Amino acid sequence: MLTKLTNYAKKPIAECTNEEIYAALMQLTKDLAAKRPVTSGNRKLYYVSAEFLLGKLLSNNLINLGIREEVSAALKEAGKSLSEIEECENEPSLGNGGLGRLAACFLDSIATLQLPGDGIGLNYHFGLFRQLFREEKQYEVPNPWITDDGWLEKTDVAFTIPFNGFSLKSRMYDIAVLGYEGGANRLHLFDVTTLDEDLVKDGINFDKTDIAHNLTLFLYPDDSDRAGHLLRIYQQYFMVSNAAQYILAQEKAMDHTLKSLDKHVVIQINDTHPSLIIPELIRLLTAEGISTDEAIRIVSNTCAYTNHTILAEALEKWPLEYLEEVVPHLVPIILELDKRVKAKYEDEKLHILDESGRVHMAHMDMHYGFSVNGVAALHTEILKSTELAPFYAIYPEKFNNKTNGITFRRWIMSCNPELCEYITSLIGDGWKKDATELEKLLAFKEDDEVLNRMLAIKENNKKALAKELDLNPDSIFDIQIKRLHEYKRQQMNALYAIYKYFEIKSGKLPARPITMIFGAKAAPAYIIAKDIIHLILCLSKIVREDPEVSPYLKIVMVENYNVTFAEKLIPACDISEQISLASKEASGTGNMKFMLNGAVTLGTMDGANVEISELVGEDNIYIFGESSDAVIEKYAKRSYRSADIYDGDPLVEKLVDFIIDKKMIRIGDPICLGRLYKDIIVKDWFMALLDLRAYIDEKERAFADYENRREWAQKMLVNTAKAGFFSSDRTIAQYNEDIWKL
Ligand code: 26Q
Repeated sequence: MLTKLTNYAKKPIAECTNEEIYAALMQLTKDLAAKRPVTSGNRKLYYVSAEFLLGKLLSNNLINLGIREEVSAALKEAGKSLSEIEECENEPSLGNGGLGRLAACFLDSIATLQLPGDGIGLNYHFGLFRQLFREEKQYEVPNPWITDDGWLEKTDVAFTIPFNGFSLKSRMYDIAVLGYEGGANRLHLFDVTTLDEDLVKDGINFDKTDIAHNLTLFLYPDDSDRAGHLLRIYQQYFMVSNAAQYILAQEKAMDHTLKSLDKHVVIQINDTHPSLIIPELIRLLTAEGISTDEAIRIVSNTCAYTNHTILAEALEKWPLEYLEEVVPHLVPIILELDKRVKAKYEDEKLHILDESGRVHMAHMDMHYGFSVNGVAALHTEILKSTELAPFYAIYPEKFNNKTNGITFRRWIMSCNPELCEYITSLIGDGWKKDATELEKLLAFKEDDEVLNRMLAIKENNKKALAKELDLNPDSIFDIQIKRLHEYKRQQMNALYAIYKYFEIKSGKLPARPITMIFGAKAAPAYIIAKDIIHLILCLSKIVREDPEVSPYLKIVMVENYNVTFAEKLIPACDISEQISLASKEASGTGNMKFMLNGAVTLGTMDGANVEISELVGEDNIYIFGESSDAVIEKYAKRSYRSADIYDGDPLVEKLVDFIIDKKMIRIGDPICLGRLYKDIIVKDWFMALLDLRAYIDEKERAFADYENRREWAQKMLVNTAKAGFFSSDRTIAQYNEDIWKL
């Protein structure tokens, strides 16, 4: 291997810079990838998604090519470290959170199972945004990731995308997707040929109306105004028109008649962001001479929809007027689809176009797709019984659950090599292909040597993180990393921090120091989310600067949390915070990554936490808070009043009041803190105060249990052992079995 690498680098490895070795490894990977036969079959999947949160690719590709160990050893021989070389790689920032990361895990598993399936999305040059903290606040700047010699390969595929009175030229770029000892697929990212990166001024601001020059600058540009909304529709249509044209071109190239599209193609619509692909395909098929009836039938048998949310505000509804402005040629088709629905069903809840002139994208997906799935058992049940109940009533056969999963290649093999090796030494390496074999670890539950080794590995991972973030490795690492959203209740965790601060101030010292770690980006226009970041950063500073408190409590909010950061945080975690308001978190996938790496969940009965708790049993998880049924009832009856809890519980009052305490105002922004304070008392739409008491109690119980190191190690072991169900290989096998039938 060393000789091979030397040939690629064209000089001795020991004399190379890390950048030169990185370039050599990338070329080697690309050459090996090119030798893999492209996965083929009679029916092909296209996974269309506005986000693919890939993370760095080198390490994963080396694993999936089966050469990482060999490469790592060869580099070591030359005095080089693979993990330092990996630092050279930019992380593509083509996603925001769970939905985008899920798409990336799915691509890995689809290729691993050797299923023919490509991803289709957009090539955002500046990705989401890079998060900066200044004066305890979030600022956004562009996050450029594309380099001349990166993973992205320019293709000669190009289309013309029609808009209202003008059209744009597109170009397809590809990233190879290698399966673990398996197949090879592609991720197709479309771009405009006219993009102008210089349009961006002053942070992430740019002329939102200059579509030809701005279309693929950012993912989710600020959508607080009309121009922002229109830009989102421009992006979505650009994505799906390219997808549809590409798919039809591929079918023609294979001499398939378009009338049998549904026999050869299945399109998975990842949330409603790609939903316009339905009218677009109908438009293109009818342009080929297929009748409207026939085109609708074909498209309905080709498209399947995944729902990732029950938050009403996240279900896209576009004013028809916006669609008329951006894609007038789709409007008659959407109206025809709606007319057919209205002819059959009087119930307005089923209509695509509502009385206020808004087009419900999810409704179009459910009427004109053949499958609707939620992403965890509880989520799918809630969809059926509440939000989508009218659709479940008419299409029960379309509804199915596909509990999310994660790729174990990235989320243990790559990020936690020591644990991975140790597991293999105990149970062999069958678990790498069949994750349920991890259950064999249960045989070691009473084995002190194994338990001690589990603790030692965790300690090593904590030490590595501690070095990077300047933490006390002997403290408990309590971690909450996910998009910033009120329903995820980072604010409730912050209120716990205030609780602990007061405890320490009053002399009640914790048995062991506590490190609370947060990582989250707030959407640029989401004011309260930014206020919550401000709260956490202010608390962090107060605690850091207080010599009475700082030896026992540390609050860290990592800047620009991303996939690369997650890969360092997760293996080092003791307690995994999954504290969403029950019923609101569709699934969560961080929860799965943490359990796999031996962290114990502290969470509500929400999303996939429910399935985690069933698998590990109540001794190996910390559950608190009101049930999803109780929460749904509170919304239905509008009976929740946060002020009642605030007024009725002096402790809650004391914690919430600290948000606007003199100490906070002195270092923070009174407008932000005052707004958040007021919001919690008068609104608290996601009920942070509802479970605060129960949360504090359960967290204290977890911290106390942590001191019994043997029992804690058993909990860690059970969590890892039971994580096999959450392999995305299982999820994808189920998608294929029930929906795709590739
Ligand atoms: C919608 C309209 C306008 C602007 C933005 C959006 C928008 C953007 C991003 C709506 C939703 C998203 C992202 C959603 C997301 O990441 N959902 C997560 O999906 C995961 C994978 O299924 C689940 O595990 C998480 O529970 C869910 O929150």
